[in-house]
Amino acid sequence: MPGSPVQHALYFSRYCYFCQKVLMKLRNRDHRIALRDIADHVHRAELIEGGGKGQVPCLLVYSADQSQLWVYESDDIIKYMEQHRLLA
Ligand SMILES: N[C@@H](CCC(=O)N[C@@H](CS)C(=O)NCC(=O)O)C(=O)O
Repeated sequence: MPGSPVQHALYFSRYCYFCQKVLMKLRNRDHRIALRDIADHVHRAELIEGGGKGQVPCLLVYSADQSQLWVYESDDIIKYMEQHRLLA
């Protein structure tokens, strides 16, 4: 739904192989995952503060009750996206 709040955000670096693995899954697909490059220091700070470490890729999931889930590990992120049908 256009204009609805972000529910998922992927923190990534352009130079990271593991991030490319996840980004390849999103390429040419309809998805509503916000992409947050940690080259932007604001995004990097969010990742470290919220997730606890600066490792990328990391998928942030905003739940309806305002809690946040930070999913690290490229394989776990891909599994999460598939299981929760985030890829159209
Ligand atoms: N096993 C992890 C490896 C991720 C990884 O090694 N990421 C590197 C960049 S390619 C990283 O963020 N290193 C910095 C850190 O761990 O703080 C995955 O599959 O996602």
